[in-house]
Amino acid sequence: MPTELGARLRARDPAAVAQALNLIEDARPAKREAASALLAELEARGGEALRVGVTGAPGAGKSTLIDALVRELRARKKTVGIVAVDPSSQKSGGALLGDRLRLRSGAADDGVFLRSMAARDRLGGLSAATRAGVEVLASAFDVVFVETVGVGQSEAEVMHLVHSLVFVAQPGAGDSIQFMKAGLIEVPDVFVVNKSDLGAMAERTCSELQGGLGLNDAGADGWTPPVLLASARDAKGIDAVVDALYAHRHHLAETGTLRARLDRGRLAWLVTALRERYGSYGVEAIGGVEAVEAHFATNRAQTFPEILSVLSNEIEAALGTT
Ligand SMILES: Nc1nc2c(ncn2[C@@H]2O[C@H](COP(=O)(O)OP(=O)(O)OP(=O)(O)O)[C@@H](O)[C@H]2O)c(=O)[nH]1
Ligand SMILES: [Mg+2]
Repeated sequence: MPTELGARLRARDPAAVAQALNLIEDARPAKREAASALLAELEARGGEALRVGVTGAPGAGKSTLIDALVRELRARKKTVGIVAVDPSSQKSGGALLGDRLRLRSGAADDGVFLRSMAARDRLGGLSAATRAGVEVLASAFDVVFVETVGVGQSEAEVMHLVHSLVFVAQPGAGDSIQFMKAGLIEVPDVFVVNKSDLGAMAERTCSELQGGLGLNDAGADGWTPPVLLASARDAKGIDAVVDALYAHRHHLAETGTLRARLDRGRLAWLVTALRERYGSYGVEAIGGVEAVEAHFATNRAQTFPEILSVLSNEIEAALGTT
């Protein structure tokens, strides 16, 4: 049953976006129920938004790049929601990187909405609330960006929230490339070597990326990750980044892998949510990640919160808490 809040979200009422985000972060039991109902509805309707993860080393220029991308997208009449995952903060709202971005993009524009969310779980991973936040914004905006600082684990996690992962490379920094070569972090869909205004060093980093990762060969999914030079500061090369994002989304839709990718993300979300509630021990009690995956695969018609509630009951029964 559609909720009033869900309808207002789809109508892109800015007050509804803030209200929905507050609801999903509210820990009170009565609010948890309303939040689940809302997420069930958003999940069932499945927003058409383009979801983009932006990752990279601290200071690479992720926030500045998102800011430039927002301007380009606004010029193309697209609305944009942004989730900035703040790894240093335990509570959400008003985090530094968010505020810096808001200052530049102009708070008066109803077509842009930014929310900082804490990476709340104890291991420093993306919390279920972050995932839910992306779901909310994806129901109300054309494009959703998720900014995370690249520290290995967060790349893999954000990959499961989005359609496309952008890696912002710092000219002269080779560490991440070494990690990718070693298979320690996922290979992104689009590379942006930022700060092209620095000249030769940026160009060298571009060719190192292309050569070092063998990016000239398409991967198993038939997509060749482009390596683009840009200056977020000077707004150079930004239109090409936007084009690459839409091209990647188009590729996923054409090859039918869009669905599989989001399914992987939903599975990751389920496991995260269950671990937040019951710990890894609770998830193990019903057979671990494989059991969650099996349930997910055989109950495709169930909405996400429905699956969550069925598995929660199973875990509680297994742990003898009911
Ligand atoms: N020269 C130059 N500097 C840039 C460019 N883009 C960003 N910067 C600068 O790089 C610094 C870091 O930029 P941010 O956008 O905050 O980087 P970030 O990756 O979001 O940083 P964290 O969120 O702290 O990890 C700032 O001083 C920016 O002004 C660029 O294209 N050229
Ligand atoms: Mg930033």
